[in-house]
Amino acid sequence: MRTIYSDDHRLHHGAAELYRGQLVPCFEMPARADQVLDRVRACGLGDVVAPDRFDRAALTRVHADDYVAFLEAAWAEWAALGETGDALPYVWPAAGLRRDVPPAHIDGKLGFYSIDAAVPITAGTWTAVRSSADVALTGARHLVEGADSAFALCRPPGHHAGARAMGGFCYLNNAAIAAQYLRDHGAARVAVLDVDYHHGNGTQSIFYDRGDVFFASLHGDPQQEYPFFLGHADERGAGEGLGANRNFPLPWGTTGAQYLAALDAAIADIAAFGPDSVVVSLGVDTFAEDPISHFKLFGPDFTAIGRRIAGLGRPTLFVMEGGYAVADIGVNVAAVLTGFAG
Ligand code: SP5
Ligand code: ZN
Repeated sequence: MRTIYSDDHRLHHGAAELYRGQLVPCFEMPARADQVLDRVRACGLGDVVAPDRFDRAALTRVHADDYVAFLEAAWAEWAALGETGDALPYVWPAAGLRRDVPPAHIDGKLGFYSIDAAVPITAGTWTAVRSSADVALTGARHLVEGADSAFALCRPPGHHAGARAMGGFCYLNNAAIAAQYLRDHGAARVAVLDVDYHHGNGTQSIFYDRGDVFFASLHGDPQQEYPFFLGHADERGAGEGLGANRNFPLPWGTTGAQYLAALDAAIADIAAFGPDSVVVSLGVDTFAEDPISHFKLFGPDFTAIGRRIAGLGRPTLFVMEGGYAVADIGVNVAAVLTGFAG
């Protein structure tokens, strides 16, 4: 299996995120991707290649044009205020406030186009974000050209980003952009399987009313876990997408055996949908020692996840999402990929 990777991810290194009333160092850091790359090389998975450059139009297939324009210009607008530290949002158009008038000031835009404050924008963020999407698109292109699998080593991650909102360390939704690319290049039906610890709210919302892209997610129950406001079991899709969305909220303390039982159900749903290709939002923050998560998965469980996904027998693109136990992230990702490759 080929891995697609760009050093540009290092240009995005936020200083701090708001966590329980304090600014704490960002959990999402460059060392994560470095660890994964090291393990991919060490385990002999396959070649590591640089991404191709794709047109902006590939991004606006799933993201609103005004949102992409906001991301492109945000740092320059922030720096024009004389600021040198990271841009962070601090006010949001929640219930009772207007969502129909995008603000002109960068402070307003940051809140208008975000769901939370875990999305620092630095001088290098847009370059890193754009390259991360190129990494995913290049992986999708490999599938279109006939590869049976590819690993897009994306950073920053993407699955919390919606059509018009960043959040949860995510800016562009790499998995959704790749799924749409596959749809636009020959795949009539695509399934996205999200095994990150957190619900893939952005991906779900992007495809919620569509019947051509199936979304299944296993995650911490939103009753007790971020992102709190999406990811319940009764969200089954809308309109033409009714039946093409499936959530498996799981409680804190979920073990490997419990997780794999839910994964079997998700995979059965995907098999019944009959996708031409599969995109996996691959987070390993389900690991027992992850510092921000509460599942109890260990190494062999990650191998089993990969093996079960291989059982679908479809061309599969793995897209890197979360995982914050930095010393173990590479081993756990490599376990999924080698489990898949058999
Ligand atoms: C891509 C991805 O995995 N994004 C995750 C964003 C999670 N942001 C919220 C973090 C909340 C941390 N709660 C921690 C409890 C630990 N003691
Ligand atoms: Zn996550």
